[in-house]
Amino acid sequence: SDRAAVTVTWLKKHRPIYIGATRHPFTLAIRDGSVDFSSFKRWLGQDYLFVRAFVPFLASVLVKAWKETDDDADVDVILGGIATLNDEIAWFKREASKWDVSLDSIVPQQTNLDYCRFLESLMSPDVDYAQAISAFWAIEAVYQESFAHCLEDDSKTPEALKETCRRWGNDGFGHYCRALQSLANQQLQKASEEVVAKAEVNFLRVLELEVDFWNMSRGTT
Ligand code: HMH
Repeated sequence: SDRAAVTVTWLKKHRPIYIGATRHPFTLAIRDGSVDFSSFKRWLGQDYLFVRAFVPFLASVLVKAWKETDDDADVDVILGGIATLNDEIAWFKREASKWDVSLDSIVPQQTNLDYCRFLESLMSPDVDYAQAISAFWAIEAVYQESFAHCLEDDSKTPEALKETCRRWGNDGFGHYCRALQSLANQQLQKASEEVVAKAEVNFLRVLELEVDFWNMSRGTT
């Protein structure tokens, strides 16, 4: 059977769930300008903690790529992602001080802990590269699609939030996500049915966690 683009199949099959994560009420409120800045600040603080946990996850994906692939392309793309994260952490610190969010005193909410635990489960050496790279792609793709939508011509995103939207919504990040998708497809194409099935479950778990993560901005959980 033609499994040239497994991720494309998933996106079609699970379209409503994917839309739920990439057209969430929180990012739609950014896009239409109705967002409550206290929600934004809650998201900012929680996402800083998430991104800190994302660093060792990316490092683990890098190790898997280095062990399980022959050419340098995979390692190069992932290394670029790690370099971006370094920048991103510095950006979070600047952005937080701009919004009077004290990053030292943020308490991780349950959803954030659940997401970080999920990342940790993927760091295990028993999880193969195909699974890790496809989850990695999905995590980045949700942010890319969500924030790119906030930058479209007809959006009313407040000026103060545009820089945040550009961080994940810019064309360079879009290109990076397509590179990750292509690496994921390459691995999934040659993976066993069992590994592909596991990766699909992970994909759905990522979408569910992303929705829960956006939900945290409401501050009622
Ligand atoms: C929750 N998902 C979450 N935070 C992020 N910063 C990204 C994805 C993209 O890196």
